[in-house]
Amino acid sequence: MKRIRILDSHTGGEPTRLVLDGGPDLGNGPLEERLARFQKDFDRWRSAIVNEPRGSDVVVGALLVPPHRAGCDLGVIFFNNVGPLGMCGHGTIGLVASLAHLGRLRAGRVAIDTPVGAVSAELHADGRVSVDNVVSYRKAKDVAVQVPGHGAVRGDVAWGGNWFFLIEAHGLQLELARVEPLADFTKRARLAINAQGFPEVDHIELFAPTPAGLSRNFVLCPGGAYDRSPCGTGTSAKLACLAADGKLAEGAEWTQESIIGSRFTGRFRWHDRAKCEIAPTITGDAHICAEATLLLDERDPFCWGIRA
Ligand code: PYC
Repeated sequence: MKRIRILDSHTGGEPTRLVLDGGPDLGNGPLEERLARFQKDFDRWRSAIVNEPRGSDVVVGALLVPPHRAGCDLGVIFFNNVGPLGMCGHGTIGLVASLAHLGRLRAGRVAIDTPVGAVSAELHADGRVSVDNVVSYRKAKDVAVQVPGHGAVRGDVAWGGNWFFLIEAHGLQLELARVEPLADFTKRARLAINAQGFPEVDHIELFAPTPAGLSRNFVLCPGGAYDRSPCGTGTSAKLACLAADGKLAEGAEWTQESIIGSRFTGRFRWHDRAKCEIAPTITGDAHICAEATLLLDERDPFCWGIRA
């Protein structure tokens, strides 16, 4: 029987499952190499930790690993129901809140190594967490795609630690009661943008104003689930587009609401103004849900999770 000690939290409704002990040993070296090893040799561990019957399509796993980049205090590899994630904003907030819950972190800064670069997080005295995410930028503006069954839509392709296609004009209502048609539309939009020369895009992000004049989003994740949180990497990609369009000033606050009404605040400073690259900061909070040990019994036919 294998035993994996975990700590579950949620950030704005989106779960993070932090693996504390008993996970796969990925060895040493740069995190991008360890991520490749995780994918090649330990994919069944990923599935066992986040997929049913122990998890669900929504759970994001966070494997705590020793850092490689100089100056980092710890390393993390995020993963979901279908594979690894480059970075994860809600997951980083969950990670920091979880380590604080365990007494391993106090209020202040922590530098975190990830497969797509170093990020830094600040645990505030009131429990909120601010994440200084990787440099974010817009790759392509106003790309037109034909979405079967819907028609033409236009959007921007941007990097915020993961790749996003961001669509504002879609004519759909962003309401929790409508997540099925929203997921259906965004899956078709993803196929369309991938076929249009952007195969790297695995997250689709729709926007609409709330009655109070804030921005609400719906984010389709790579494995088909929608993000319950406002998506930290998606908010970073949004900030990159707003900055490039001159619609948000450096240092000004942006509130991003999720489809379930949870909120992150974001702001940016220029990393390289000439190249329109920004350094985004995302702030939110997380709550601890469970301390548990996963049991992996090889006699169980679904020991390694239910995989498509
Ligand atoms: O918060 O960056 C995020 C995220 C990515 C996928 C789910 N959440």
